[in-house]
Amino acid sequence: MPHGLHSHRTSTARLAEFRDQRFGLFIHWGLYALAARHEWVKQRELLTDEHYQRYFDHFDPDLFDPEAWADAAAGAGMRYMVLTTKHHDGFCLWDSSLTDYSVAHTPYGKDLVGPIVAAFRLKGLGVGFYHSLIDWHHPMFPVDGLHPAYASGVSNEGRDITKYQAYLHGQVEELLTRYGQIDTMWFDFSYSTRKRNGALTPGGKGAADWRSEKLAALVRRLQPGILINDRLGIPGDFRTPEQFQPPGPVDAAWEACQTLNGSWGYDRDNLDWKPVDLLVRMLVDAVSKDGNMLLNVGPDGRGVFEPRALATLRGIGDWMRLHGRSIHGAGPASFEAPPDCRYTQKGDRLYVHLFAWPYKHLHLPGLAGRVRYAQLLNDASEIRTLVPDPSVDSGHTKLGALPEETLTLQLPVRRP
Ligand code: FUL
Repeated sequence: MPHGLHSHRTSTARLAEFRDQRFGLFIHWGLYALAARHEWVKQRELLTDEHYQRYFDHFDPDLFDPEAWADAAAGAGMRYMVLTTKHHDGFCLWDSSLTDYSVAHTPYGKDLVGPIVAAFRLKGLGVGFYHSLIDWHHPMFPVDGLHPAYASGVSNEGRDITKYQAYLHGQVEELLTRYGQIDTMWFDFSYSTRKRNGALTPGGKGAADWRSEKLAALVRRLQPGILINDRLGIPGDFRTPEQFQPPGPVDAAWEACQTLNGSWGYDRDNLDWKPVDLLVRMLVDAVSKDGNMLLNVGPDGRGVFEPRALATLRGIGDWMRLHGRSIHGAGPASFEAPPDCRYTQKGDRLYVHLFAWPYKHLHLPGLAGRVRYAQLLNDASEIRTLVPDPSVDSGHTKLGALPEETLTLQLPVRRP
């Protein structure tokens, strides 16, 4: 949608949409894709600007095909995406008027954000921008304990954070005025002092450093109804647990961001890939606690989702095609699920997700008398329900030992 045609949705409506979407794609893409060993490579290996420049000089993703990315996301049952417009290294994926440190000045030479946004919108997916508050390239960004230049003792003399603030706000304004309606602004991140080699390093950055109140007001003025995450050092519209699943209910909207293999940026030699069934359980677990899952792919230096990532997305898609209705538009149930089980609910439908397959019977406390009909979701086959009868001993289980309100499902012996 061109700028100026924004629908004037409210943040309440947008939040409801966010909760219905449930599953999104995170895309971490930048110069670090060429190093191919984690998006923090510059800081982890204390690479100098001169060294890091080689990735800029060779950034030329000749196989970039955003429609293929959007197809992969839609095929996995994802309903939105969040793209790194700039990560901590400061490299910009769009042709910013405020810096030459962007894709427009690499051999590739043109904007990437526009085509990506267009491809995802065409598939009907929502669009969000990740934007790093941290910037290891900007000359005015203070060198603190997290900065790659910290170890080499670079001084902060002449670094004026107010100049960086103007740059940060200016870039956000570019992003939110050039690409039509944006659904989410995902800032990253505020921090206190950090440990390195066991010692506390100076630094820490938060709301005062980003001028967060002003920045959030700018974002909301430019994009009414947009959601802002919780990493500006002020409360946001949703929480962002990173690489963990909250153990219980959360008293706010939330989205767990998760990797396929522990790295956000393309990481060639990583063998630590999560299997499809684990990722599906993580998604189910999130929805059962009223959360979303934002699952990341790091495209490689030629602009491609590597085969392992595509295979994983296809595997999730196979599950989602049969079970998506227990995810999209679904949320927590008002009953407590038995162990190794998660409930999701949509309207009067309760979805029972079994993380371990029982042999023959499944006992659902509190549900007796409330269920009219039960079926497997994958093939619509009937599941028989048993009314507890204290006098009946059904083989392995003494039903008489169960609480009175328990509903018992008789399951197929083999997992479908
Ligand atoms: C973190 C960043 O430092 C990681 O590189 C990644 O972007 C993750 C989603 O957020 O805080």
